Amino acid sequence: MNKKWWKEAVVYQIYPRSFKDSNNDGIGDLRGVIEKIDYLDKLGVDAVWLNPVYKSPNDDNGYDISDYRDIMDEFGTMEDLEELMELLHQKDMKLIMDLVLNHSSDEHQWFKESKKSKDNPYRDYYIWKDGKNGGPPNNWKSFFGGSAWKYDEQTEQYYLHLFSPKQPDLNWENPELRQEIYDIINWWLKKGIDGFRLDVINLISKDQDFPDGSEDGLAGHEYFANGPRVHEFIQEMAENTYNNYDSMTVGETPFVDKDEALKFVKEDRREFSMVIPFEHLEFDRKEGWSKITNWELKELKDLMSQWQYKLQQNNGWTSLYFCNHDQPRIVSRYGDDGKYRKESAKMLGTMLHTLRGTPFIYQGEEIGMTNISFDSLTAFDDIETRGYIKAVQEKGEMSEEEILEIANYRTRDNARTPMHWNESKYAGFSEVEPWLRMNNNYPEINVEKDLTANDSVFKYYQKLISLRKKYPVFAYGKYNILMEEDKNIYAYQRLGEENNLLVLLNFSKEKVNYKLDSEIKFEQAKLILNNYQEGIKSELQGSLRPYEARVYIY
Ligand code: TEU
Ligand code: CA
Repeated sequence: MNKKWWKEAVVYQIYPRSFKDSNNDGIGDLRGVIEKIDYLDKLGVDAVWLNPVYKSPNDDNGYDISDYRDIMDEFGTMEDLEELMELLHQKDMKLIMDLVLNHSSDEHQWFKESKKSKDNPYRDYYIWKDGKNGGPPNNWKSFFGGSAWKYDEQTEQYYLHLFSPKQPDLNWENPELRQEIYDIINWWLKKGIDGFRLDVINLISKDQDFPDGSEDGLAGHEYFANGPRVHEFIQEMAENTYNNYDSMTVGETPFVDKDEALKFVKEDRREFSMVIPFEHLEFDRKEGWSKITNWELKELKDLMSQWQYKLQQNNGWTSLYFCNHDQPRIVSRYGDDGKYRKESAKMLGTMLHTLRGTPFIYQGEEIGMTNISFDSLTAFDDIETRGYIKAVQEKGEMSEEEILEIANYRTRDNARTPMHWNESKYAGFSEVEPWLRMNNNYPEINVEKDLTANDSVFKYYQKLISLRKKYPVFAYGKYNILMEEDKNIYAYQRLGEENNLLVLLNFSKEKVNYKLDSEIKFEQAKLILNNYQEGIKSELQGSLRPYEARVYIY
């Protein structure tokens, strides 16, 4: 297995709008991030991924870019960004930017031109089509609800927007557009940026026949996800840009299973360093947005194992994550945000840092932040949640209370509430009321508290990260599942050149028994991490306390 810095790294994701507000306007900003570099250094992370900070009308909080070479006013200036990059570099941390290349803002200069007339030189930078039978060109649906096509009266054609109408899809079939994109990427690489997270990058190639899709799931995805020329486009982009640097690239790839994933990350294909998978966070969404599907730990174990084996056998890599700005908080989802909040947050963190891949920590995860609960349907900020609320209201099959409950469970706002730094008003995020409501539990859950308490989630994360640095087996060891059929425990080994790890994770609220294969050389095993204070003996057979996590080295 080839060594790479990004295989050994731990990445910390910052959603700048909610991280730290330096000038007290209620919105987090780049100087706020600069203020917290020492905090990141203390945690021990190696790289920072910033959500989009480019100029944007913020229809989808920065994922609608109107100028790829400039910074959003609320966040600061290009000088602030350069300073942040230099300060991170001084502390040996990398800076990863978020690039949104599947679509731009409708306020981007290209789209303004494109809209003007059918023969405008920029027309073909976007995807314009005539309507069919008095309606849109096909039945493709937007990720945010409704048709993916918007009619434009001036030229009497529709344009494609897989997300909001203010996020028109770029036409990658056009070589001039592709060249513009490569110029942008090279411009940032020259500045010294260490890599990119590429937003929905597997949606860039659309089937040029634009056929109707099946209505099962998001209509049309079989024609726009992992489309006909996707790998050709990515390889062309890579060769013309980031493959000329020692960079890290993370492709965000919805609708990708382990086999599709391998095509993006198999090392000799030179496309991406890793992808962002989705399947491990979709179990509770199998029946759509408005119904929570029950699921079993066994499904998660099987899925993780399939990915782990597939990638390690074929020289591929992945990211490991539970939380980001699109996902509800993991303690409120796969853990317990009540009595066992700390234990379960640590247990889930253990899984992230001990599987084969690069762990990504999302701001607040390292202190075990939880979901929020809004009390009215109008309180949601997230464009996706608002889209789904509207769609289910139109269907008229659910009561307002039922909608509120599911919206609270699913909303991306759960992740976007401001970071809790201390127990002062607005949690030390800002001195004025923040752009999005704070979670009420900040006096209980905050960074200051976690920095002082010995048994905090933060201290545990710190330890996880330092162990990862100490023992190469964390990054390079081979994965091997144990006790495969167990319903409550996820157990596996990582087999390295110098030593091995044994990881035991109890996903239940109960005390449960385990029994390991006698072939494991347990007599020599040393417990290097445990989320309970009182020590335990190393035994092949024993029990795990609620949400207990143990890591042994031998
Ligand atoms: O997300 C893409 C994506 O697949 C999401 O729509 C995801 O399925 C959903 O949010 C899960 O609840 C990326 C960005 O991460 C997201 O913030 C943007 O809104 C989206 O692309 C459009 O750029
Ligand atoms: Ca601010």
